[in-house]
Amino acid sequence: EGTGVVDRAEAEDFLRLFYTEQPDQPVTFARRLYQIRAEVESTGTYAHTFEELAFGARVAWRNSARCIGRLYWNSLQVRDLRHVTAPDHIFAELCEHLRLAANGGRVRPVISVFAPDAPGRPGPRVWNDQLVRYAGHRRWDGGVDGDPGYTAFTEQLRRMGWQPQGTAHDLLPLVIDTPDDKPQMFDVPREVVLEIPLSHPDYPWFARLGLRWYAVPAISHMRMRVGGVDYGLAPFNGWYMGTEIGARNFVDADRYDLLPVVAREMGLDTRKESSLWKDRALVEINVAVLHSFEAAGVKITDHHTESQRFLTHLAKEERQGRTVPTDWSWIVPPLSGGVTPVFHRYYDEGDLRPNFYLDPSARA
Ligand code: HEM
Ligand code: NRG
Repeated sequence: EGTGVVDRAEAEDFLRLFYTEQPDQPVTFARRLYQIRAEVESTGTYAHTFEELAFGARVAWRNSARCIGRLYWNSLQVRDLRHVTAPDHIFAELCEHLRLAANGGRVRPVISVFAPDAPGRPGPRVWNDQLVRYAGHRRWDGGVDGDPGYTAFTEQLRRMGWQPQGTAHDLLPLVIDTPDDKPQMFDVPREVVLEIPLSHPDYPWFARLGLRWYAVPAISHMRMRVGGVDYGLAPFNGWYMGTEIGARNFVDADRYDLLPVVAREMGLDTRKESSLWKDRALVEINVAVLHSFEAAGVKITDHHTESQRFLTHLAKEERQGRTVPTDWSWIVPPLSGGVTPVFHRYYDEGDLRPNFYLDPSARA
């Protein structure tokens, strides 16, 4: 792995899966198998047809054991951008991805697939873990303006010459790394980033915290592996589940760490754990997240609805005779876990391909 040379058995397993699930193809299985073998023999790799690529990307999502949102795996919109190789063109297509995905608030699941690794020629990469992230600027008093989870990455980009505005919501530039050029930085234009100001339906002070978040979580540092081929740049998105923002991004001690702030505003007794001030503040932050997205007309889901949907997905897949690899520790939401049905059962484990993988070289 990592050489760009395709493993023949993996290519053949994928092709068999494709023809099993989508038998109506213009070319017979035997003929396509022969083509792929010949191409791998002479070049070390092979090019997927668009149909194979689209199927591969959808099944990579279907096989993502950490994803609770898999019910709609078959409706993923797949953009074939394998011919786009210049950094500025890649950047333009990443912006277009954000625009298409946000869709004015009616967020759509999209994946943009750029050139795969080939023998002796790696494909393009992006250093950022998501297409949209807020910078974190360390202040002299030890505090942070922006996202405290991104101070190290922000400082790295500054050393590379990035000049941020210094606000609490600076968008991190995209660093695009191609085999022909040095890594290049591009500023993401504000108009392709849909953002939501945070407010609470009952607490007017909540809006004064000046919080916001973005609509589209677009993961850009995972490698997509399809039929033995590695696509190092294949950013994908769905929509948010509220707890990702309200129970982790705003709450983790190494992120926005808002529990003490919100508890104080709520007038809770923060001196003793048994007042459950953390739990009460946590719920209200999550109420604010769901309320704000809904008020702004931006697609979001709550953890109760999404847990039920996931069990619907499991049942549907089992009827099709497929197993659903699932990681309990990622699927159970970080708020009210035991109140959701996904908590109360065990799941298939193990790894199916196609799939998405995190590279050890990921930077952010
Ligand atoms: C992880 C929800 C769409 C692939 C997750 C997580 C959630 C989630 C809650 C856990 C994230 C965390 O704890 O940080 C959803 C929802 C979607 C959606 C509500 C709405 C359609 C997608 C799509 C793909 C995808 C379109 C790929 C095509 C993944 C993968 C992970 C993941 C690979 C694991 C990420 C990691 O290891 O860091 N998803 N997802 N999801 N999702 Fe989804
Ligand atoms: N927790 C991360 C996002 C991880 C992926 N979540 C999704 N994916 N919903 C965060 O930014 O909070 N997706 O493709 O929709």
